[in-house]
This record gives sequence, C-alpha cells and structure tokens, in this order.
Amino acid sequence: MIGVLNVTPDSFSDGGRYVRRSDAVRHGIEMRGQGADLVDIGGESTRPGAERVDAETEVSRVVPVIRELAAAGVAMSIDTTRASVAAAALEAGAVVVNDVSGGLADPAMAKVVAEAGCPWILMHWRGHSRRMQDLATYENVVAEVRAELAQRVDQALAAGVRPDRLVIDPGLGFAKKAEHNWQLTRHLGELLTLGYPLLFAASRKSYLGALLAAPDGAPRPAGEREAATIATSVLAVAAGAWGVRVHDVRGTVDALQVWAASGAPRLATA
Ligand code: PMM
Repeated sequence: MIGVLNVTPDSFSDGGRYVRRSDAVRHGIEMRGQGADLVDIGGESTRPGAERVDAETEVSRVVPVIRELAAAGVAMSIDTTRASVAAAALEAGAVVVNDVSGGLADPAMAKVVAEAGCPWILMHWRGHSRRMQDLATYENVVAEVRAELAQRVDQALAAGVRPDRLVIDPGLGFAKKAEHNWQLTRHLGELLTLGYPLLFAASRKSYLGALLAAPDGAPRPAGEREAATIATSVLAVAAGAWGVRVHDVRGTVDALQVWAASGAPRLATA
C-alpha cells in the first residue's frame, strides 16, 4: 500500500494541501499510521496538461519533507522522472524510485537506480503531461502497454538494475483515455505475465470522475471519487496486483481487510 503525498501547488487531487512542510510531514506520518507501507513524495504535478517545473524547484519541495519523514521512520518513494531529483531524494532518505516515465524521460535514471540498488517502479508512459493525451492512440492497448513495459524492463536490466528490484505499472490516465484504463483494468493478468509485481494507481483519476458524472455531464469532483477508487483498488488486488497507490489510505486498508477476510481468491500473481 502506497500513500500519495504531493508537495505541489497544482496536483489534480491533493495539490496545494501539503505545500507547507509541517502539513506534508504530518500527513505522511498519518498515512503511515493508517497502514501505508510507503509514502510516495512528488514535487512535480503530472496531471494532464501540466507545465514542468525545474529540477531545483522539485528538489527544494521534496528534500526537506523527505528528511523529516525519514527521521520519523517513514519509508518513502520519490515520484520523479529526473535522475538528479531521485539521487537527492535517495540521499535524503527515500528508499524507492517511482518513475512515471519508466526511465524514458531521463537516460541517467537507470544508473542512479542501479547504483543505489533500490526498487524502481516503472510506469507505462509515452510523453510529458503537456502533450500526453495526444499520444493516447492504440490498436490494442493491453498488448501495446505490455510490449512497451517489456522494453522499459529490458532497458533497466541492461543498465544493471536487478530484476527483483523492478515493479511495473500500467500508468492509468497517462496517454490513456477512459476506455484504455478500463481495458487495462480488465486484463491485468496479461501484464502480470511479464513476471513482475504490478502497482495499480487509479486513485481519484479523471476516468472515475467521468464514470460518476452528474446527469448534466459534469464529472464527479476529485475529492468525491473515494468509493470508486476503493472499488478499483480491491478489484486490482483480487486480480493479482502487488500494490495500490492511493490518497485515502485508511479506506483502502479497511476494504482490503474485508477482501482478505472474505477468503476470496486472488486470480493471478507475479
Ligand atoms: N499517477 C500519478 C502520479 N504518480 N505514479 C505511479 N507509479 N503510477 C501512477 O499512476 C501515478 C504516479 C498522478 O498524479 P497524483 O499524484 O495526483 O495521483
């Protein structure tokens, strides 16, 4: 279970809430207490259309928070596509790199991860946020995402990253239309045949807002997509996902406890 902590003014769901360091640290400790195994710290918004910030800004947002949370014993991943930010975050106490570009955005990332020997979450990605929705064209989204993730894995291995350090992620909402996200959700088992643990990160994403739209077509606001998020997370874990990345840790932990206690079978695992 990974809890989301965006130290940004503009992320689509929690943007602006944790810009103050004390608020961010308090929320990170709270999520750990609720059952988050990792708190995922991001200093750059990746919402569709977002403009980039420079590396110095990203580092100045995340490093002080990472230092304080590390001192409090909280395990963290750094959500970044930049090798320099990942290196600074690892040095400050993060233990996992969560790279939404799967190593594509920064050719130096693989070396940083290989040298650190840390786990690396490789997400399926086709381009930066400003243009990513133009890249959401597929003949067969499941086969193409699987093939592109396999390339990311091969590149990571070629750079010397150990196979037991890799986690794959279908990248819901990143160069994906709603129907692509649903297809991937339906066919997680095909991605699991790559043989790596899979992270599923649907939390509060806009395709859930579209699903729950009001009769006039207005999407459900991001903060009111929690029940839908929990439902997708439970379905993903039941289908064999290794982990989920969510904003509401407590609700997700509760739901997964119900699922585990029910004895319902896991459909597949990597
Ligand atoms: N989505 C966001 C950010 N980071 N990391 C991974 N591994 N997978 C995702 O789908 C993902 C991510 C989107 O933004 P948010 O931080 O506001 O949820």
